[in-house]
This record gives sequence, C-alpha cells and structure tokens, in this order.
Amino acid sequence: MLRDVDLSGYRKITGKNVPRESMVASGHRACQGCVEVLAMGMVTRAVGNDCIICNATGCMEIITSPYPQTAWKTPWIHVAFENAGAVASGIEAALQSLTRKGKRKGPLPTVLAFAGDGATADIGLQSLSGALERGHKLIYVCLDNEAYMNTGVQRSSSTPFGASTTTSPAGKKSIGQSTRKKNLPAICAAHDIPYVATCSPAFHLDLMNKVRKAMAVDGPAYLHIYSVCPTGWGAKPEIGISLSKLAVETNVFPLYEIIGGRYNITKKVTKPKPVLDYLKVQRRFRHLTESDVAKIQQQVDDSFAYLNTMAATFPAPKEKGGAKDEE
Ligand SMILES: Cc1ncc(C[n+]2csc(CCOP(=O)(O)OP(=O)(O)O)c2C)c(N)n1
Ligand code: SF4
Ligand SMILES: [Mg+2]
Repeated sequence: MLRDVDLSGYRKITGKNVPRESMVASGHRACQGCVEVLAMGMVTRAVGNDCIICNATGCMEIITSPYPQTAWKTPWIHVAFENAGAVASGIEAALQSLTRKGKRKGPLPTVLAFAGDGATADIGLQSLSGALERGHKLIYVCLDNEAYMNTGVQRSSSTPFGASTTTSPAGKKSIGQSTRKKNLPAICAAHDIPYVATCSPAFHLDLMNKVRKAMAVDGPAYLHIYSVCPTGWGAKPEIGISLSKLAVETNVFPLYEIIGGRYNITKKVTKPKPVLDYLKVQRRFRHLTESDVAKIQQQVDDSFAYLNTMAATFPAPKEKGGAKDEE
C-alpha cells in the first residue's frame, strides 16, 4: 500500500552533531560484547530524554533493571513478554487524552517500545499488529538477536535457516533451524504505516537518522535492528560490530527503509562478500556443509533480488536533507 508521508519535521544527525547522551547508563549487566545494548543506546541518543520507554521481557529488560538498581535515566516500564505494543499504545492514548483535556501541554514525549525478536515475531505479534493498525504515534523497536536469548537460546521465528539453537539443535537428522527468518519489516509495512526501516549498529548515523525519521512521521514507525549476541551465536565478543558490518556487506541483513510503502536501500553494497565469510565466524553455523552454505547463499541472493525489485518498482522520493540539530 502506498501513502504520502510528511517528513518535514525530520532533524538530521551528522558526524558533527551526534547526540552524546544515551538514556541507558553504563554499569548495566549485559554480557561482554553485547551489541543489542549498544543498539538501545544509539536509539535513545537519537530520541533524547523526553521519552517514555516500554520494555518487553527479555535480555534488555533483565540486564538494565535488577532490583533495586536501574540503568535507565528516563521513565521506563517493564511489560510482559507479549504486550509491548499494547502498553505503548495505552501510554500514547493517555498522553493524547490528557492533552485534549488541557491537563498537559507541549509536544508529546516520544513513546518507544523495545522488544526482542521472540517478543515481536512470536508472542507479541498480535499486540504489535493492533498498535500499528490503530495508528498510534509510537516507535516500536525490535532488537533482533535471532533467538530467545534471555531464557537460554531457544529458536524464534526470526532465527535464520541453518542456525543451531537449544530447541533447533543441529545433528544427524537436523540442519538446525529448518525454516527461513520471518520477514517482520514486510509484515509491518503491510499494515500501511508511514515508516519502517532496518538498522545496524555498525552504521550508527544511518541508524540514528532512521530513528529521527521515525520520530518525525505522524503515526507508528517500526525499526528492526540487527543485534549481535556473542553469547547465543558463539561469536567472539570483540567482533560484534565487524560482524554487524559483515551482515550488511554480504546482504544477509540489508539496510533499507520503507516510507509509505516506497523503498529506499540506504547502504548500497556494490560487491557483496560471500555469505560464508559471515557464517564461519559463528559457532551456531559451524555444522553446515558446503551444500548447506550454497543453499543459504541462494536464499540471501533471492531475498536481496526481491528487495531490489521492490526498490526499483516503488522507489522512495529522494531525501531532502532534513533540518540539522545544532552542531
Ligand atoms: C508468557 C511468557 N512466556 C515465556 C516467558 C519466558 N521468557 C522471558 S524472556 C523470553 C525470551 C525473550 O526472547 P526475545 O524476545 O527474543 O528477547 P531476548 O532475550 O533474545 O533479547 C522468554 C521465553 C515469559 N516471560 N512470558
Ligand atoms: S545473552 Fe546476548 S543479547 Fe543477552 S545480554 Fe548477553 S550478549 Fe546481550
Ligand atoms: Mg531475541
């Protein structure tokens, strides 16, 4: 579905004016090398402190809020595994109501929902769908580490084909995860919302500017953030950002945005690297044979060809630049 989207309120971040303050304080309890927590910091830098955060149960909730401590510098609520979309909707609706009744003034704080891939693709999909359908002004961020990490690396419907997890273990009779990753950005875009984007912490300006566009649109926005989990993936903690980059450079995780149904690939990869480069540095893929890798390469090529066709058929208008924050 196509619709016109007003991005005139978009305030661009450049290398010279990167906001300094994350709303997640250091001293949280994430594992060494966790990229998911870095991603959350980048999102909140772009948003600023005038926000209310709903955090579904999952790693990011656990590592930031061990009672009686908190790593949060902003209003934050822990919600159940399945209802981040519903709680964020309720907060936005309450703010709108208070404004209508004259009980609060000024611009609305940004309402943000953070949820993992399990919370988004599986158990919370209905509450996300409802929030998108109702058109609430909120930003829903899926932090995709491709499994249920908080509870011990169980597969989700966002786990990639061939990955070994505790509930899709690789063995003589199993390749590991036997289905392909659910296409959540496409599912969200199908709700006719103004803004959907994929983001990678390896490209922080691209990520933060997508947050800024999500803030600017009038209605719901969905951001899907690739979030390396060294613990669950069996990757060295020090390669989190280079692995994030590799995912983009191999087209495993292409960066794009869908603005009112129109596509824009925001990082063009002229010569994609082989998928094997990406797979071989992760223990979850170490059982794959040459023919398994060839199959995955074909899947990646097919998915990227589909994305390219969408971008060629329904191109997003050229970015006008957006006003900049003070430098
Ligand atoms: C209804 C319900 N079922 C199961 C759980 C247990 N549980 C808590 S977090 C979690 C996995 C979260 O996975 P994901 O959303 O991908 O976030 P991650 O921990 O990977 O960041 C599970 C199964 C729960 N809290 N509530
Ligand atoms: S298990 Fe993974 S996502 Fe969770 S805190 Fe550790 S590295 Fe981060
Ligand atoms: Mg997860």
